[in-house]
Amino acid sequence: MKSIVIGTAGHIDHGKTALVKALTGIDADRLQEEKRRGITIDLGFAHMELPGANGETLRLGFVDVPGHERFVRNMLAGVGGIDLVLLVIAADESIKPQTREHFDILRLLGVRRGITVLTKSDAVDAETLDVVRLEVEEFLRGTFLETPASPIVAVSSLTGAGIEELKRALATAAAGVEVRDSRALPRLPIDRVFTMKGFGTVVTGTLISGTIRKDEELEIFPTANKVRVRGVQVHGHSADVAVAGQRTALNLAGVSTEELVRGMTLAPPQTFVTTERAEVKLRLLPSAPRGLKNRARAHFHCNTMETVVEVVLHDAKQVAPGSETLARLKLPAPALLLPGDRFILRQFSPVVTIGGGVVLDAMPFVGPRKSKSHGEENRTPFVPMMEILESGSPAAILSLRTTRRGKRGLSLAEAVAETGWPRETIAKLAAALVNEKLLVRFQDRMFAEAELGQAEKSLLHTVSVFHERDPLRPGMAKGELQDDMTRLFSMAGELFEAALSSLAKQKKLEIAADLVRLPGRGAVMKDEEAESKRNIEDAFAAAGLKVPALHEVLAGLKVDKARAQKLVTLLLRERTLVKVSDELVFHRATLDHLRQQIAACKTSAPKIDVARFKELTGVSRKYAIPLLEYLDRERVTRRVGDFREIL
Ligand SMILES: Nc1nc2c(ncn2[C@@H]2O[C@H](COP(=O)(O)OP(=O)(O)OP(=O)(O)O)[C@@H](O)[C@H]2O)c(=O)[nH]1
Ligand SMILES: [Mg+2]
Repeated sequence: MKSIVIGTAGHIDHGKTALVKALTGIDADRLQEEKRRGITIDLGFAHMELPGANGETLRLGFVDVPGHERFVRNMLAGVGGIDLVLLVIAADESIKPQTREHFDILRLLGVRRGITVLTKSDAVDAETLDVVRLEVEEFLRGTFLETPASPIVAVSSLTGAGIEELKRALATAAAGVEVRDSRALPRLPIDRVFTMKGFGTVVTGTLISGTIRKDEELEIFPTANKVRVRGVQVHGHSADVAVAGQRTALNLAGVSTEELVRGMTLAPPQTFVTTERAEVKLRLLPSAPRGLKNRARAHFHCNTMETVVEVVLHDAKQVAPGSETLARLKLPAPALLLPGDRFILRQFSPVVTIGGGVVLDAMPFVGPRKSKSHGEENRTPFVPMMEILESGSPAAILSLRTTRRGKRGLSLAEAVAETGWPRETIAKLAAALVNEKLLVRFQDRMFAEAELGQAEKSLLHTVSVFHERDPLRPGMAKGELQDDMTRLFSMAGELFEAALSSLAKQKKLEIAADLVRLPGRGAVMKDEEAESKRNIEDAFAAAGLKVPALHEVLAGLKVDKARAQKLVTLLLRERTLVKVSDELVFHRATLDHLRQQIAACKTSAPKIDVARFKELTGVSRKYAIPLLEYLDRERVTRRVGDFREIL
């Protein structure tokens, strides 16, 4: 059984609702006000089954839209997910403004199939009908509704004339509609929210992709509420599943009607992320009253959602009517958009449809921090990048989305969120790209192939610089090395680990107990060096504040002067020893004790002078002055005239 959704379109009073009723027996005008005023205000729904061309049953869901120019926004919420359109033109009025506006919208949204219906054929004579038919044929030339590929059928909903012919035309047209992928990730843009007695919260919409099952958990975008599908209805009957191309009603548990509005979307939990900006390709209608300026605001309609966006043009001051351009849309609040989503733009004021387009990238790319030597060589310039995103093969798109992330890479989950493709599809594409040596995959994260080699180089470079700076240390801590890689290159952990183990395998690096070193370098300290280092430390620890002169300590060591100097440098870098002035070096523990001593004085006397300091610590003036200056630098004290304030 094939399910498709059919939308009506056309000027007010041209007989859209009457036509839907003549076909399905259902009056889609459900509001009191609609019945009273005899016009459609909001979307209406109906359904029917029809024997298809090859004997299968077709399930047709109808979305009946209002023709009134003031309700175009409601019309826009309805046409988002349709497979096929009935363009309704009354034979007694022919083409009118909303015939044109609705038709423009259908073309901008990329609707590909439909039937043109001349309604009210009973209200005109045969000659008039022929004239209108010619006019309409002319109007449709060169479009997706061009005859004879798409038929024009004259009907009267009043007498029933032509209705059977229209049903046959519908069956034929429906046969040509491609079945939407029911294995894709589901998305249901909500077009109606209400409470049903005994059921609770119900939402309806056209399921634009995938499958929704009873008892499944879904997430509401953009609010991130989690809900459970308590029940599914398709065409007014309970069902276990709804599939793409069906008008779908869901009874939801875990959410009240106040938390839901038209324009929100239901999708699998923790799969997608909302966005406030999108790279798009947009086209202005030739009939747009004027060009669209850079940074102009416009009404934005996508699926069932509507908002106001700022249109940022790339390299242009304005788009002229009838032309096409790349742009970035800035949304006032996060929304769920995916590549391939079509949208309509309406002028901010006065509100008329001026154009539309397609989302190319709902996660505008912010590249890794600029670095002269790394990361830049893989960047595809903006325009070619957008071209690939618009019309490249899935493999080319995945490759681009991965490559542009540099050493951060792209995880499978991120790839799903960026593309809307199921994880298995991405895993398969990735495997093929890995085979072709375009990508590498480590755990669940993909990288451009070149990144591994570059990461290895960066690791080697950083470790060798480490050895030069610290020849006496046995190796660089793995964590420190990884921190450097994250800071410098936004390198993902997966790439870091892969590069590290690759280098270990090639014997270019040695890894021992969480230390990384170049082979043969950073050798463990010799015994006498270790002993000398301990001797230096001990000498200073024992001296307290009355420290010996450095050269005296060094002279008494077993190792030569150059080595001894290196050991001191090492102790200073470890902060075991602290340089207070050019001449004076203290053990850290001594200085820590001094700080406490000074801090403890504060309660008895908040101020201290040199004499008091000497008395307190027992040191001579030669030591007292540099120590007090050190304490000033460390903000333990502050000099005020001859005194020091204890902070
Ligand atoms: N004579 C005749 N009248 C029709 C026919 N179809 C519709 N009408 C009448 O035209 C009027 C408008 O019909 P609707 O079906 O409400 O028109 P609509 O296109 O749905 O109008 P909106 O939804 O407000 O845009 C009604 O009074 C209908 O009875 C037809 O085939 N023949
Ligand atoms: Mg109507």
